[in-house]
Amino acid sequence: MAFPKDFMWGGAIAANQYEGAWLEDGKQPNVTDVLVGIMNRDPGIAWNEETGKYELALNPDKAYLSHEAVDGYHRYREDLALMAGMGFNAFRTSIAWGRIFPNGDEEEPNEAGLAFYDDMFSCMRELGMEPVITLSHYETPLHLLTEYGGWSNPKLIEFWRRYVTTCFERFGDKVKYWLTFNEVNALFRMPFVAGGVLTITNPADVTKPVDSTTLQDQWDAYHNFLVANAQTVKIAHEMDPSLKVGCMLTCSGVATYPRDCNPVNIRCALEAQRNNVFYFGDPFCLGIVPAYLKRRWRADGVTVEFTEEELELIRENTVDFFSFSYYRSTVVDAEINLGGDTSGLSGIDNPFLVDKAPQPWGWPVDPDGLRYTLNVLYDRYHLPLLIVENGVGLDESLGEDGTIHDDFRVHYIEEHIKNVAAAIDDGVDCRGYLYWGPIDVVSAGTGEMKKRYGFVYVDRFNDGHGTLERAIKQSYYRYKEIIESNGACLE
Ligand code: BGP
Repeated sequence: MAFPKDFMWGGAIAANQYEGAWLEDGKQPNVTDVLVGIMNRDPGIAWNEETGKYELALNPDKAYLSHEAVDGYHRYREDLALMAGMGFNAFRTSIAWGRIFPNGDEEEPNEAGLAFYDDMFSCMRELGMEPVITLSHYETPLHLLTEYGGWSNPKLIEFWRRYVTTCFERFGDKVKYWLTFNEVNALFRMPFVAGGVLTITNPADVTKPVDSTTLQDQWDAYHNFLVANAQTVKIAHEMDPSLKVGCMLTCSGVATYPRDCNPVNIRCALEAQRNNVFYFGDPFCLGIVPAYLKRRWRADGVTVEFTEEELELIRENTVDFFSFSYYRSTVVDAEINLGGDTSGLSGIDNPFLVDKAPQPWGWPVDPDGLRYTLNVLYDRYHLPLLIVENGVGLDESLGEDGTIHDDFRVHYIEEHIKNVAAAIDDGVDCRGYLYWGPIDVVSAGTGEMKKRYGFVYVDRFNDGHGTLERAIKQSYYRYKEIIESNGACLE
């Protein structure tokens, strides 16, 4: 196997799906706290006639599992020890922005939040794991949406600068790998969480969902994300050149295959890649605002203008590496209206993918697509690549023997990791593989516990009950072998 000696092996989670303690030690709600799954477009906020603003209004009939999640806030030492037991040398999680700046617009950070992450990152280091930290994993403080309209407002850049500067100052000695916005290229698919955008208008028009946003707001958010990303790189490098900043994009949209060799369908596939991945990847990695967007802006009837200073900032401050999630591929033609969810894009079924996951969520499994994705990204950007999400969610229950024989997950990681090795052999500079959800967490898309990704099981269920005890699945031992042999046991 082609894995370099210092290859990063590990796993990835996110604060909002793992920690719980949603209002503990000063934290205030963020966007995911008011949703039961991103795909349910029904945030627990309501319009207040008197103030002329949205405010928190959770639905009492719903179980917001992320509020307690799997209690990682109180159990991270025990969990990180379990991760170290598999031989992880890297671990990805996020900082919940709202623990550091609870409403997002304060002048001073919340010390309790800083102390929490200080200890968590020290713990990772003690256990031999390189922290890979996402600055915002769908975690924009809710107040920034209800008060300012979220990322469509350039004021957020200022709040973000304060937040990232605080993080780099406080944690820069322990954390070298920073990711800016998790899957920010899902902005148009999931504007409320991935974009952190809310159009503040009295929703008298009941035909509009509460979280509806105008296209102009979404493109304004795009503009502000490009500027904020470049500023993050600049701040980090000026403060300490050893800090490495990467973007984090959902790249299931790279493996978007044309249905056949009809030239129109080939072009559709190209446009799907541009419209879903490269439109963020190109500015972040190449420092350009792509020319192909002009047509899209015309079609959307929006105005997007960058100043000369902004263009220079974007040009001068490209990311150090490219990190991404990969769950699936899809197939397009000129007729299809592409849909999607947290897996990425979904179009036409691919008859060549015979390897179907035994699960109710229906995501196609395409390990070869990961090799393809790595090659396309490396050809385009020539930057070190880091896989920070790939995994399979299954409906599982603990057997009488106290474990889960998750053979499909074993097969899934083996096939994907073999394709990573093949891509490295192709010449791709891939630096690591961080499996998504090494411990069961709340699903981002559906808000369920039932959709389990872990090598470690957590006793908690969709109705909220459970002891929260941890148990080891069989895939834990296989991943450990793969890591210990640096992939060689897959030969
Ligand atoms: C990605 C998100 C993660 C994660 C994953 C799996 O889009 O970055 O937060 O949860 O998808 O999705 P789900 O939890 O919906 O199965």
